[in-house]
Amino acid sequence: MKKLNLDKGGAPRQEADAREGTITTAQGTPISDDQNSLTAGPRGPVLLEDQIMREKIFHFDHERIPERVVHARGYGVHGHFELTRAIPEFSCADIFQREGEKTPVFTRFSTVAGSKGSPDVARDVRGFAVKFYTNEGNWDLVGNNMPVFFIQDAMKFPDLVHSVKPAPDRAFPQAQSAHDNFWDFISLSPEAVHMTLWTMSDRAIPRSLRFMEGFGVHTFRLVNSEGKSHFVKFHWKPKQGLQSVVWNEALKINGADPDFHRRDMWNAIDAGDYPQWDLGIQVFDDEFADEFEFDILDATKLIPEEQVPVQIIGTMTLDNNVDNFFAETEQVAFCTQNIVRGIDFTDDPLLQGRNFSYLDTQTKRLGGPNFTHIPINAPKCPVHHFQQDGHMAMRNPKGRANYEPNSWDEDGGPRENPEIGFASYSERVQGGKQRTRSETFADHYSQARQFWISQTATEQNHIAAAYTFELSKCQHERIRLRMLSHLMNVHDDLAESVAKGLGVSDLPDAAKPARKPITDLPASDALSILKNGPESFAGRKLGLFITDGADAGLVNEIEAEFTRAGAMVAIVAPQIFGAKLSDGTTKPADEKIDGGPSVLFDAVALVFSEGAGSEMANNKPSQDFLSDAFAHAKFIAWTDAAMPLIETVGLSDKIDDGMMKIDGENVGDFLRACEKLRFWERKMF
Ligand code: HDE
Repeated sequence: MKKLNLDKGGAPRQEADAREGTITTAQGTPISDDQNSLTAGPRGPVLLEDQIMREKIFHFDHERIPERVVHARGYGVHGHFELTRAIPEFSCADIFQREGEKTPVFTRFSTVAGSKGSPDVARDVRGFAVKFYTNEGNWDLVGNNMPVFFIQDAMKFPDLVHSVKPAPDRAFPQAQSAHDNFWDFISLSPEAVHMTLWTMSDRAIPRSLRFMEGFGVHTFRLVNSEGKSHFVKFHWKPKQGLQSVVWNEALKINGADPDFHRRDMWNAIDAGDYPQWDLGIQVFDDEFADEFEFDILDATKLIPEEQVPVQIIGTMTLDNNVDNFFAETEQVAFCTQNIVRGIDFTDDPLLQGRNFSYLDTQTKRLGGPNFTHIPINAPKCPVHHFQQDGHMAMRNPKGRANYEPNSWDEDGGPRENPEIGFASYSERVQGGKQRTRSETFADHYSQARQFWISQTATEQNHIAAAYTFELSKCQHERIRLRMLSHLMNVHDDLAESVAKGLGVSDLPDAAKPARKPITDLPASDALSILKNGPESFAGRKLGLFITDGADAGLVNEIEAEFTRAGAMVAIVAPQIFGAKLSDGTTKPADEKIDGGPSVLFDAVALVFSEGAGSEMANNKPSQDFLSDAFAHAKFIAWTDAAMPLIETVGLSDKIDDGMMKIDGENVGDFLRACEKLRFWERKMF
């Protein structure tokens, strides 16, 4: 019998040997039959003795770990960060010193409220957490896709989260904020009003994880080698541009493809279309902090880019899907406390609370203090310390020294190094112990108003419609009215539009502000999505709906032109086998029409053959395909043969500039039109 090849620690090496490919138990014993339990006779009872069946079921029973209490549904990908501008003047962090140097990263995007299995396009904040494996230790920038937060003090976080999660008695609703508990809490916490402008905006329903910004939210510090500190806010700017879907579309996407965002990310990376974000910093000093209208320690406020420009210092490229979702995406443990020399915290009370929470939650979630030994969490730089033992200890030091100071000389293990060691910024602090909220945090409406006036009319309509939708799901009138009383402090147009949508004819009195809002803050274009679109169709997806006999030249030209522009083309057809085109070739379909509704695409083209239009006109999924594309302000190309379908869904007298009749001559024009992404002039939502 072949001798087992053992490591010093006793574990069998995973080397190719005679057993390669043979299924074994967790103990390494080859298994001869993995289909049948050990029974007494062919129809007799299963024997307790069956160690193979027992081990298999036992392990299965323990497969789940607790899901994250928030941000349970997430999707992680690998990549790298490349520094394009060294900033030693601001920070001595190793990662910021050498232009062109690449640092590996792991980035996990998430929704906040829903469980692990909830749909991707819920109206929600998106987590945007990046783990940088730097030469001087892991730096976790655990941000969101919105630059502000609901609350100012970590003390309120459990209440916020309880209010948005399913109610404890009925266990619904799942993954949504459209319910009484949430709006009850929010309307009693005016500090949250600004953030709700963001969550009611289309930022909360991104088209793709690739098309959204990221923000570190809190003010952090950058500290240079002379110990000088600057304040900093971190930004991620997608090179792909910003894009969201509309709410009616989101509702339908969640039915058609609950995995819409993760599938999109996986497919883009799989196809080599790697998403990229620039890392930007807003750097400012104490003087600016003192002059700024708001407190820089207040996480419900942002600093407009017009006041402190965002300086780009590097680019993150995500280019590698995980090998194993559980090992990487589930087990990754982000901790805001993970910072490196040259970066430091501020006294933002939300950040300070987070620094406790993340370490605590990872210990619970991953079962002990050794989660840093799991490969996805392990630093890629050397690690030396005297921490030892505990559940699942994988990296066990050798030798006798497990304490310091010791006098074991070269066998004595690692030592402190003041030259390169982390040192906290020596901020001067004083004050009596107290539980209080600084008055400088008290203006809850001014930036909400600034956000509102910075939006295009289309975006304002979407925000007002979202408040109306959500508050219409509140069964208690007093909650709806209380929320309206806050919106009146934001902007009359917003309050009136929501009141109208709710059917409230007498507006309530405005809520009494804790501090008089500033009403003349200027608009900030950076806050709008539509003002920051990509003006390109690259990375977007065309749904090309074809039937048997469709013009092969046209179908192939559309596909080629869009692909050349960096877009994806999905072929939709009545049968998954595909369509036989006019030249006799078969174009295989990516989706059968029933499973490929237009909500999954950014623009659509209907290339039918003579007669097919009438057939499609009688088919409900085809009707929905077109009428939804129209309602969601998408660009639509069509051939003459599609007219019966256009007539059936009542659009023949509504044909507008966003609906282009297509032939071999104008495919390029259609592509250029699609670069605007949506034909908002249609004003459907
Ligand atoms: Fe989190 N948050 N959070 N959070 N958060 C968690 O940690 C918490 C806050 C954010 O992809 C938890 O690993 C407190 C702000 C992201 O794995 C937990 C407070 C921002 C992720 C936790 C906040 C975030 C989390 C749950 C108020 C944006 C997902 C599971 C003081 C700047 C990370 C976990 C991932 C996850 C606590 C507020 C972002 C419980 C106490 C503000 C992106 O530790």
